[in-house]
Amino acid sequence: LQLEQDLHLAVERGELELYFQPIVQAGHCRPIGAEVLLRWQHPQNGTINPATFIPLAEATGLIIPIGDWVLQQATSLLRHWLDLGLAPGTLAINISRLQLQERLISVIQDLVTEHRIPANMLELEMTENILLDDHAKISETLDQLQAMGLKLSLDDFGTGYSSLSYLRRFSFDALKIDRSFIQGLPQDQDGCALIGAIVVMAHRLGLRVVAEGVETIEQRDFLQQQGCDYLQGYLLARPMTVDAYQATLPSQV
Ligand code: G
Ligand code: G
Ligand code: MN
Ligand code: NA
Repeated sequence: LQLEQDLHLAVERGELELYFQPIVQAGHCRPIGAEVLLRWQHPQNGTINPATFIPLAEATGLIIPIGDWVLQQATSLLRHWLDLGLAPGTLAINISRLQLQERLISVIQDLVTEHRIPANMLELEMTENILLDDHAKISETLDQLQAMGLKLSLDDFGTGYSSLSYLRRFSFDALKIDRSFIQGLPQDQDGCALIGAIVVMAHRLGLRVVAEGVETIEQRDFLQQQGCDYLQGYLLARPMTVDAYQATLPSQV
């Protein structure tokens, strides 16, 4: 309960912070952007990870103002980096099921207009649990976001719903294979078979594939050989502060 009260104040006290984990193109490992990951610098408890406070934010509805804040920060940073002559690539932002409503469209529309950001610099990551809500509504919201130019990716792929029919119904741009499938590679034979099958299926459906949680050279090599498009994980880069991420950005050509 104390944590819940603290979370109420965290946004206005400026205790939330964005971290950035680069996502690289498989093969030449060229960065294409980053996933935005929240951290909470709690005045007493130290750094609190989103695995702890995002569920609390979702249960209390605080995820709406927190999510708005993340989007506002991300878009204003993109403008800042563009003004500095840097090429920031795409920022992939995690969106909770509760955020995926009609209001999200106007929030994002207002932010990209205000900061003059090409909408395709934003990617929204969502998990399969968005499908707990009305499919027709979700489909409409996703279509509108894509029509604005945003990219959409299905996060933690393989851990949620087992039905694949929604891959046809909803037009995602990318699948992010959950790190639990990457962990055992390349020893785990079933794991290897699953990765190969996911990549083939995704490509046939016109989706790009991102592998998460890549920690070893063996995993990287296997994933590249299987045709994964993008890689993310501690082997390539850890989540880093805004200043550290900015220092990695190349100049606009
Ligand atoms: O950074 P870490 O591995 O602790 O993240 C744990 C979980 O928190 C991940 O599933 C990630 O998707 C989620 N998460 C991180 N940042 C955000 C955010 O800004 N919004 C939402 N909704 N979830 C986030
Ligand atoms: O659910 P989501 O994919 O959004 O979660 C991303 C989380 O995964 C981040 O919190 C990040 O800290 C964590 N992460 C990123 N790379 C690695 C990795 O190589 N290994 C492990 N164990 N976790 C990672
Ligand atoms: Mn994610
Ligand atoms: Na994930």
